[in-house]
Amino acid sequence: MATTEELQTLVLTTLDKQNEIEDSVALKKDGNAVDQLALLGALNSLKSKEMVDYKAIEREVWTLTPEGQQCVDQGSHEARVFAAVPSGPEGIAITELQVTAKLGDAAKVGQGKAFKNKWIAKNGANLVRSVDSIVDQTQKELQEIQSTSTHKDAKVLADLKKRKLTDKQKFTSYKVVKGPQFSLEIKKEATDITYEMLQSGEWKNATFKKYNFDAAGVPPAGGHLHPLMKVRQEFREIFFEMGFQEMPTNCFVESSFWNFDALFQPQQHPARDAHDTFFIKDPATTDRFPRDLMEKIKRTHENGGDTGSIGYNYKWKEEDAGKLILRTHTTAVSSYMLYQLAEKSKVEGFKPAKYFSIDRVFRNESVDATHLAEFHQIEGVIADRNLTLGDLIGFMDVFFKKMGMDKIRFKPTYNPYTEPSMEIFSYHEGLKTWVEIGNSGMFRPEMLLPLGLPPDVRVIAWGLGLERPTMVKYGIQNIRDLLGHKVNIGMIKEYPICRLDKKMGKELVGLSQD
Ligand code: FB9
Repeated sequence: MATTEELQTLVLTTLDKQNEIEDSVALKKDGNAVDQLALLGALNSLKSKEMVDYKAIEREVWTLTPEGQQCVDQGSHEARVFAAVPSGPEGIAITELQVTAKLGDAAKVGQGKAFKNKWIAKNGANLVRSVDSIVDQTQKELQEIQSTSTHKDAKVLADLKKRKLTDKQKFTSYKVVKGPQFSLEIKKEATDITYEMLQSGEWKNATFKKYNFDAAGVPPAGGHLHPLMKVRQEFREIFFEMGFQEMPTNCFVESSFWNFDALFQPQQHPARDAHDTFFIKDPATTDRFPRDLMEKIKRTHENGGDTGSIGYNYKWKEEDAGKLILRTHTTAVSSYMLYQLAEKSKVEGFKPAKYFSIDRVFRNESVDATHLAEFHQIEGVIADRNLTLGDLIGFMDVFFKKMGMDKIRFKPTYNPYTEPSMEIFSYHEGLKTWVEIGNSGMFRPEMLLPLGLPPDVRVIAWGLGLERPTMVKYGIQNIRDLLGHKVNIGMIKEYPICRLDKKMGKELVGLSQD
């Protein structure tokens, strides 16, 4: 069979000669018809380079079954029975005809048809010829189907299909035209950018194969989800069953604007310097944030703007807001989602919203056995009119109970963007003490009002880490046994996915106190 490259060349040279291929069924390679399935592979490759375009031509064709092919090669069953009956009055004993190896199954099938055609007749226990010669009509009909993929007489087709000598099949061929990048030369496309290409500068002139986002992809033949991803899925199911919508947190690089300024976190806050935050070198800045929102946030930071606050009384700088960083919390996305909610409220009226996210965040902090420079933050946000701290406390009770922690309490704390704020603690059965499991609060008006939310809309939010519950679940003491290049995947016992509400709190036994 012709290779893909040979078929590509055949298509291109044919197009070059005749400008288009009306129907690829006519294509021949070394005198043989081209296999349309193999041709499709060649066409897809050329189409991905925009060298050709094609349209499928679907039709139904009649093909011979193996038995039908045998009738073409050796004659129909009935013709073979006639040939097996000797001419003359003796003929052949019926029993002998049935057993002759030459005929095989044809004997039974062919005998009936030969009688029906009045080619043979019975003479006592023998079969004798009734005519001197025959015309093998069945063979002729099959030969016509073989060469034309059909037959002019529908009844013939039906009869031969009934005798299982022919069958109807879908057949696809293609009408092919030149594409915008048509050429007789097939450019080699790179599929990856390599170190060598970057070093040599070859990448500047290379053409890259387009991603086929429609490719179904091959399902993984095996493997396991990483433990973090299993626990993440369990949290996702808790949020979904509580009516939360997942936030789009797939961009790790964030502007300081959404990560800090939109949260009313002042530009001189220590969390915003390089000791705590990873800054992006190239590109280092962006100005892609809404200008009117920026003006409101600028005024709110400097003097409280229209929020009733006195602000921070400093000169707010756009260039600080434009600095690109690795987001330090997923609350950067929460602020953006609340801005979208406010914008939508202006058109459709405010509707309460519940958002969540579970994704990676990055902190330029010292690392130790339980802390890395990144972790997965779990965050929940609820926006509704006139929410109170009591709503937050009540919701935390329900949420953490679903994780198997039914004894929680709260301790006032400070966050730059929430007031009041509370640390969340769960009672540790093993240590007989309370351990911190998360943080929460009500977003400040200095954050919500510039975003444009109606003044009676309050937003409660909370967060926790994904690593801690996962380490608890799998009995892991050092976070490097869970994340990073030293992980020994075989070490982590394979746990079936189970719901957090299977009293996971009981597994807090292994939890360190911090
Ligand atoms: O996850 C944490 N602790 C934890 C959670 C669950 C658990 O086991 C459960 C049985 C299932 C055990 C422990 N913490 C938060 C508390 C500490 O572990 C802390 O040392 C580490 N924290 C991370 C941040 O560290 C810099 C955990 C992470 C964290 C902290 C705060 C938030 C999110 C993650 C937040 C928030 C927030 C607040 C207000 C509004 C919006 C978001």
